[in-house]
Amino acid sequence: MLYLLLYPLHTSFAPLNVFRYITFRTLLAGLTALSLSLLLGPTLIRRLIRLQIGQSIRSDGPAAHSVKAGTPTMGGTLIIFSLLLATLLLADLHDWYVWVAVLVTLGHGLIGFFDDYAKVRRRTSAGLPGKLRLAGEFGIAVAAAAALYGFSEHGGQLTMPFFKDVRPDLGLWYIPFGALVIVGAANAVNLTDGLDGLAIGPVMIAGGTLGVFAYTAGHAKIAEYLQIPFVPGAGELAVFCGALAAAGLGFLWFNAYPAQMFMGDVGSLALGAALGVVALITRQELVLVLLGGVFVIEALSVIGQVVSYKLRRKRIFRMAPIHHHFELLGWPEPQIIVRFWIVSIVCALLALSTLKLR
Ligand code: 57M
Repeated sequence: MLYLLLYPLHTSFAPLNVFRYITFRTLLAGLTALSLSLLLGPTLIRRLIRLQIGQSIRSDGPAAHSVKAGTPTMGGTLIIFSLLLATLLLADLHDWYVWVAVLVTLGHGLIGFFDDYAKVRRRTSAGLPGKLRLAGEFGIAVAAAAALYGFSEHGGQLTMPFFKDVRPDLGLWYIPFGALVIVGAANAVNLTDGLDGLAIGPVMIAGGTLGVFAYTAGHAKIAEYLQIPFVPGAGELAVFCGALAAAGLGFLWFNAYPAQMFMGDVGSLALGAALGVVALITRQELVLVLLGGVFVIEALSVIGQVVSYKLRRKRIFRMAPIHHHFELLGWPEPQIIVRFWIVSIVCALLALSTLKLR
């Protein structure tokens, strides 16, 4: 909105010309989202405590988690509010990709909100029925993937990391594939969100990196030079990604060990879906597997554990997702968190290397 209001005035006031630049608006969106989340955080925590919106802890979890009972949850509302307000203020709202990203994020946030609300009301760790939740997530994700298939110039084409000439075309199969990317990312972030700051760190790192991919994909000359798909309009998603990383940074202030609040499903589902949809728009769906390596490892640890238990009646890990395994091995919580952040930074560097190594 600010962009649409202020930029046209540059003819009478030249300094406003700076609003033309995506880089400037990304920076400003980041500062806006960071300030909003830092300023509103304490009020939200007080309100959540007053409304008794606290976490119910599962009795079968690592014993160390019992002290976390009652920690205010649904802090994801703070991230979503800061992210969306900064995006709506500073992105070009004529760009339909911005709306796809906003709606997918908001839709998953709403599903997570109802899930959290059900848990808080019943004071248990069981929220909405799993099938209902998944149906809602797939409904939103299929609509987004179908729009991207139908209206984007790249149709059902994928980009292969490290291979510039391999561009498999999935045709109509792109729609279920794209939906799976969004829903998979949402649920993988959700599984990761089990220690203080464990999910938000890699989300910020992946979000910031996707901002670079969005900027390069939306810039004709850079895209041609790097031989990646040119997606006109994708550059505006750099503003969205900058706001996402910065809103996450503000939230981390309160979620850092020992956490004053958790993001809840409202945060984890929305943020994961946001990463998934930006990867689809920028045609970096396969790079997301590398970039979101921590989320992939967490999800695979659960799948491996369940399959192994069903087939062999034996567990691979002491407890899945894998962060619980390290807890039960005796690693202190902050050590697991920081080590997972390190893995996440390495994954981001590997993902960025695919821009040049092809
Ligand atoms: C939620 N998060 C929490 C908080 C957060 C299929 C199965 C593997 C699913 C999985 C599961 O339910 N995962 C999703 C993971 C919970 O956090 C809340 O949930 C939100 C995110 N969705 O924002 O509101 C707990 O996590 C801790 N936490 C922190 N700091 C944070 O910043 O410490 C969260 C955020 C919080 C707090 O303790 O209460 C959760 O429940 O873990 N299930 C599991 O993860 C369970 N694993 C399991 O059953 N493994 C089995 C099989 C099925 C693979 C096995 O290994 O044999 C474990 N979860 C827990 N205890 N809590 C089991 C033990």
